Amino acid sequence: MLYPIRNEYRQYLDLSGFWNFQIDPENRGRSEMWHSGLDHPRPIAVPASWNGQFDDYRDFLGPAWYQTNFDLPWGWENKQVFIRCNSINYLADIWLNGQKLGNHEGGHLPFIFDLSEHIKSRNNNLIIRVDGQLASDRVPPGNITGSELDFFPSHSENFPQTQFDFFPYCGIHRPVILYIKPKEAFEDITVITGLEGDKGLVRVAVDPDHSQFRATLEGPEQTYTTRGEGEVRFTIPQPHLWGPESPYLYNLLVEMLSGEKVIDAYSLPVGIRTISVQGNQLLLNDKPIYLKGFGRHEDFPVSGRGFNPPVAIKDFSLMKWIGANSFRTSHYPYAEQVMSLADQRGFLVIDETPAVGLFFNTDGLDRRLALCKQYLRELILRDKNHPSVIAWSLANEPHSTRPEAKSFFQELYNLGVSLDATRPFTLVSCMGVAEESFKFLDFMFLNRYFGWYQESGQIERGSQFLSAELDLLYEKFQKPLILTEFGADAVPGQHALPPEMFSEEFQTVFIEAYIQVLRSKPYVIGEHIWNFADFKTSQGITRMGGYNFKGIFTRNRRPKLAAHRLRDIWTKESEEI
Ligand code: GCB
Repeated sequence: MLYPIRNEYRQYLDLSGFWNFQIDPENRGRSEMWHSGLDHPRPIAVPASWNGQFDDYRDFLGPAWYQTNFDLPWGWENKQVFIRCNSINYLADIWLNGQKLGNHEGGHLPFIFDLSEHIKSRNNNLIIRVDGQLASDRVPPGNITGSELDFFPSHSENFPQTQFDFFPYCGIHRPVILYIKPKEAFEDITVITGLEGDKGLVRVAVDPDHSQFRATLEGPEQTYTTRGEGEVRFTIPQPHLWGPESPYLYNLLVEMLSGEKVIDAYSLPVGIRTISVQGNQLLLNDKPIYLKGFGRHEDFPVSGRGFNPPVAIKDFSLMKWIGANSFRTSHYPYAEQVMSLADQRGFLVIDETPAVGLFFNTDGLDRRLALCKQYLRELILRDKNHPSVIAWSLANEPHSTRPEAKSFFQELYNLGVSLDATRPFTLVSCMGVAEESFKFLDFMFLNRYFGWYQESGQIERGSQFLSAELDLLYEKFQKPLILTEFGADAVPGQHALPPEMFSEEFQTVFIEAYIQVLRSKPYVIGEHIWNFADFKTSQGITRMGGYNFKGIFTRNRRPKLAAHRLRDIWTKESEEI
């Protein structure tokens, strides 16, 4: 799925700004035809969650209506006009000039509608209804009754009642973009890179696959050009490989040809690299790599889950400063701009679908599987060309207590491999040896909190439990493992000697102890701390002020004590931890 760009053949208009907004708590909007106009709107910023912008709507989850007007700044003879919504949480219904365009389910992936039939040159009226209610038949789920759950019933006490630990922010979270492209144009481009000895291979496939096209790959020393139909290949002697130390990006220009005439063009960055799991190792460009980094969230005061460009830049600077080389898009796909920054700054990304808090009671299971398949397709289609993406995560902490879980993930895995055979797939587990899907998944991701939720306050005992469990897991599945979550809440400014829970000292010592265990296991290929920064979540007795304080940085991105210690460990790489 190609991101809108501007060139001689394509144009776009970002509709970000102030829109009109009206909540619809009695769900009257449809019958009262709000899709033609709103009678009592207030201004709202787009993109951003509504919950952080209005104190009176903090816990309101929808439905709510957005409205804006726009003129089309270009003619569209011989062009197609589209609207692309990059992320609307959770259900979106869209109307243009009173005509329904369609709807989309799922909060974190882009969708597109063709406007060519409905657009006018002036005063177009765009209306979007957004519903972020929590329901047991949605993914991720919420408002689950006790009887539907076999596991983690404690979540049923939180408010809002999510089946996951982050605030269920709602709204238009990423830009809405209007764009045009030629009538005959590329629908999609797929770039796959490889290595053959010391040569780099770049395969470029286009859709529609009968298109005649020219591809130009521009490198530091040389530019390569070739023509073909549907697919072309480049062989690059002594390529500049993409990796964390040197994230070199070639520029690829793809031009659609009609005879000798160019009728469409698209350019995108290309990082030449390979990734694979072999034996106990993760290999980047055929060399073992160890992941150091974080699980994160898209979360910031006021803007909520809305895309916030300065915060994105700041987060990458802090991750560089601390010596991280990777992160996971826990627990949903992040903004496409974040993925591009990861390409540019050389971060290895575990790209996760929005399937968090899955449960496997047979009621509604088919619908949950269909949604997970839709999300996986949309995610791979969106992110397949990013060199930074090194693995796909199918889910976070599914409640895999029932046998149905294994066949569910087998189906998702098979679908994933059919869409992208170049990257490993797995899920993030909290079940340990009971996670039967590890039998067929490519490697293991595990979340653990011994010394925090269990063996509370006892770091040494907790790390012994961790050590024993890791060995058991490896013994059973014989696959390499990344500890995708470990950490402890530290309330900023809380200190204790000797270290005690919720103090900055406890968090620091906890993380050191875990890293020591991880580094002693040859089959462990990465450590991801939970979490990069403190984040907003539902209210509950373990979440002071409605926050999860496991951040290494505060929610305002200031370092806690553990940040300095981690920087020592990750940048100096001393043998002694
Ligand atoms: C987990 C979840 C994560 C939570 C974290 C915690 O296992 O994957 O979403 O925030 O634990 O802090 O409890």
